Amino acid sequence: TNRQDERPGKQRLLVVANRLPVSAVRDGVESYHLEISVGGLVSALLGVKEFDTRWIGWAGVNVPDEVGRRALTKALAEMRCIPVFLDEEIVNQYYNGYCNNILWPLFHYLGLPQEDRLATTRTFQSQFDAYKTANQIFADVVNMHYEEGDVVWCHDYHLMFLPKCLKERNDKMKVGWFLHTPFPSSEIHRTLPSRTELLRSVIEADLVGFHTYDYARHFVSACTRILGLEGTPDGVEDRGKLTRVAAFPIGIDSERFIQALELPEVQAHMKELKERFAGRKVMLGVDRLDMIKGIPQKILAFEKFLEENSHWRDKVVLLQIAVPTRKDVPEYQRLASQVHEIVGRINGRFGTLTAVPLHHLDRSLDFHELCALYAVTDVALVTSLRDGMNLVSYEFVACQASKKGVLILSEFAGAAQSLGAGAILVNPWNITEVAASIGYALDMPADEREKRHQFNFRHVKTHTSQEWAATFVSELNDTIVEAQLRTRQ
Ligand code: ADQ
Repeated sequence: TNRQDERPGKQRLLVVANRLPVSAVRDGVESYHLEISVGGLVSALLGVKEFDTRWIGWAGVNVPDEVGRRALTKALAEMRCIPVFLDEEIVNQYYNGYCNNILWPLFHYLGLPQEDRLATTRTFQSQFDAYKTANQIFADVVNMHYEEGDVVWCHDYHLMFLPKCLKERNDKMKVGWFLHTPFPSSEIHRTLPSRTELLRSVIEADLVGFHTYDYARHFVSACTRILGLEGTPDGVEDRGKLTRVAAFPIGIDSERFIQALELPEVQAHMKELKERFAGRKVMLGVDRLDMIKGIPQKILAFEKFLEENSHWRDKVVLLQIAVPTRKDVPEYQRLASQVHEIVGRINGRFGTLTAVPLHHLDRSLDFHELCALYAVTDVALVTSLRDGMNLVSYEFVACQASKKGVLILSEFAGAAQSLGAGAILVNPWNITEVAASIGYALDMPADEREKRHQFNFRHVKTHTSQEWAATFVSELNDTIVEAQLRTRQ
């Protein structure tokens, strides 16, 4: 097989995620143009050198014809990616419907659809059916490429039904599942109509991982309360079979950020920004435009701060970068116009003819621009209402070696458990508290900033994405697959 040809001696790791780490754009009947998306997960897995890694996922495009599918499969193979093809109707029901309209808000404590989202409650069953169908399609592709001895690592809330589908096809397969969002309190999970089926499937995995100990505990409680199973210090037990459940906090590829700051183009961006905002303190927010990120709450707190601290009005600027996502969902459109309205009001109230206190950009920044922004920032504001981890807070800390700026961080982001000692923790719903924290951060003496920064910088430098992936995979490898035990006995 090509296994021996390509990476002799290395164990194969099949990473299964909804999206592949590349985006495909069709530029001819038989040709595709591929763009790599360098995200946390990609760099994390690039760092796991002891495995021969393949990716399995949806390429993000609808390819109805066989010729196109063959061409895309071939193009992706060079990047060790294997596509899963989903037709438009499935994508709509599974991805836009069940994943983004039901599971995403529920896992972030925003509840199940209400009012105009109520229409989706009626189509709930058909969306869940599409979710299961999509997961079966993923399982078929995994099964087709699986070789004995491979380790299979499934990612996120899109693929909760996958562990069961995989074990049904091959009970000797070693399967891990990791959730990138929070896992909510069992009382929240209980409201989900498909609560039992999803939990039953996830516990088919050999190892189940979360960002924090709290999420792991919520998951174990859900299994004990909803499924009536036994929780143990190691995980969940079902008739003598143990599913290991543990916390594996993700990190970033910190060296990539630290080294980028030395590049001439990043230095040039920094110089430009420093000149542009000379004489003012720079505050920064970087988020995907999503309900969970608490953007309206953040800028309302900034407004309150300006209201109460007139001496700061022309001495501080907040740069809020918010890339729009899920643009065709009405709730996201409403959020965008709500944010624009508040931004307009604040700039109208506190701006002058030559300067405004709040710059709001709804676009993505390239890596170099982003690093430069992080580096010139005095105070970063991460006020998620809920967030699995939040990597922006890590990226900011990584870029602050010389400035030693302050991180204001929501206590409801997973990162609060790792960067809590260095950051100023806030309840993002409490606008008075956030406004006061902004004042505290802007006035913070250098020695306190230094101390807080050092604490967080050490953490970000040592708890990298590479280490995260390596730890998960090695623990998965150490789990014992029941079926293999049975055959050995
Ligand atoms: P996200 O919700 O996407 O991830 P986050 O962890 O902050 O949240 O990662 C966002 C990434 O996108 C960062 O790497 C950031 O640099 C980048 N980004 C955001 N806005 C950008 C912009 N305008 N321009 C360029 N880049 C931008 C989900 C969970 C998180 C969890 C991660 C990883 O919701 O809680 O931390 O997965 O598990």
